[in-house]
Amino acid sequence: MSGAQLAATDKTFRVLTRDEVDAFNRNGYHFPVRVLSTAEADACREKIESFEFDHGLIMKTPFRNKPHMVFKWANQLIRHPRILDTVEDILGPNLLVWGTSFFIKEPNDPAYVSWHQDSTYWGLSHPDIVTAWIALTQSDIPNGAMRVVPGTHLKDQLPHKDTFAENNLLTRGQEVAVEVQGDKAVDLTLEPGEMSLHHVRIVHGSEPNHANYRRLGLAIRYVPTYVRQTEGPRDYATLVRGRDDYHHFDYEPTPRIDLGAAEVADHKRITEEANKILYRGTDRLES
Ligand SMILES: O=C(O)CCC(=O)C(=O)O
Repeated sequence: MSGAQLAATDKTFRVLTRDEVDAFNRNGYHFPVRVLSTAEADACREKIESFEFDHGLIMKTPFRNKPHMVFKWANQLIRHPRILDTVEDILGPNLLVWGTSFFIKEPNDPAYVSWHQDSTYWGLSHPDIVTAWIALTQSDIPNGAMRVVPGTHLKDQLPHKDTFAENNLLTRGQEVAVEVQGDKAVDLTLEPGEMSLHHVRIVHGSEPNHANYRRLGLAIRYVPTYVRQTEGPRDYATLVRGRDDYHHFDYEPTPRIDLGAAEVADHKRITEEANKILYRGTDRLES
């Protein structure tokens, strides 16, 4: 038995089984994993709704992205031991959070997500990146649950075209420019407090919300510390587990209070830098 095989045999798993990790590597996704109780998920949702009562829909504010920099509850969520234990089973023990984004669809909302690979514009050096998509309401077929095309993460980077379509929730409204076998897609339906995991290269998207209830999810992007940004001088991330022997990213400050002046200023500075990477080659600085 080779050293690598021996290491794989000896590996202990924290949440997933060996078969589930093998299936993730083969299929590019895994779901569902319960990470919060329904009451805990409701408490997060209520925090968002309380913000929205004063400021309007969070999806229309800059805090749609990197909310973990301005809300203490979101910063605690990205460090949740159950999420980290699960992600560690796939990516190993040294983990950064590179980004967080809300994906929220209002009742009867035309908003959708076109077929895409996350890796397209992120500029990150390795495709060893996993998104934990945390459902804070139920996410089902009527309200437009996320859909993935199994095994497509094994393809290389596919060509995409930017559409900037009005109801597309992606930065550039980007979509895969080759045929997608949508009939093979799997619906990642989730209950509040459950999460799905998907690989950065898997082709995925979602339909509009045809239901009369909201769909509220938070996507957390986990990267191992050896990954680096290839498209900018520096990029920012938060170390959430293990050691960082590489220091490829500047660390984001942890919020001391919700929406404090310093927290909001740091969020603005860092998301503006991130947008230079995400919108490179276009004349836009935000969607
Ligand atoms: O929430 C959705 O429908 C899509 C989310 C997505 O594209 C992502 O998390 O990468």
